[in-house]
Amino acid sequence: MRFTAFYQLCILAIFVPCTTAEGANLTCSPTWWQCNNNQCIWNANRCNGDIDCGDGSDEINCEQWTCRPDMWQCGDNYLCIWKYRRCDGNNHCADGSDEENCVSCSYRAWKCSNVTTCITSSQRCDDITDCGDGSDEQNCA
Ligand SMILES: [Ca+2]
Ligand SMILES: [Ca+2]
Ligand SMILES: [Ca+2]
Repeated sequence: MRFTAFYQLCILAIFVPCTTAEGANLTCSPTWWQCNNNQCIWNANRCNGDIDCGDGSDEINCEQWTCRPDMWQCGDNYLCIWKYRRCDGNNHCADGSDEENCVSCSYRAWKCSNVTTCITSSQRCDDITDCGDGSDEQNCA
């Protein structure tokens, strides 16, 4: 029961600032940021690397991120996503760029970490860089 009450409190805390202002010209209260779709999000969630606006506008026109090596940078919004989320069939970038230029390699081929190139298994660990990102020469025994 206590959990339910807490849950309702959270719902109120999240939605009250969004629903008190009505109409086309609604503005978010000072600690909130207004998405392009008029949704209000916490200021802290603007440019934090996660999509909080339904339209992803909170991660557009952000100062450019330098993504960590294990992350991949979306095309137009500078968002960093985990590399394994690239070409996994679900959009994680606001512009969907993580699902573009994906290749499916035949069962005998090896997919480079940049997921845009397939190489033959004999090209793996042959001391010649065949993947643009050099991943075919990494983690070689
Ligand atoms: Ca965000
Ligand atoms: Ca994805
Ligand atoms: Ca190679």
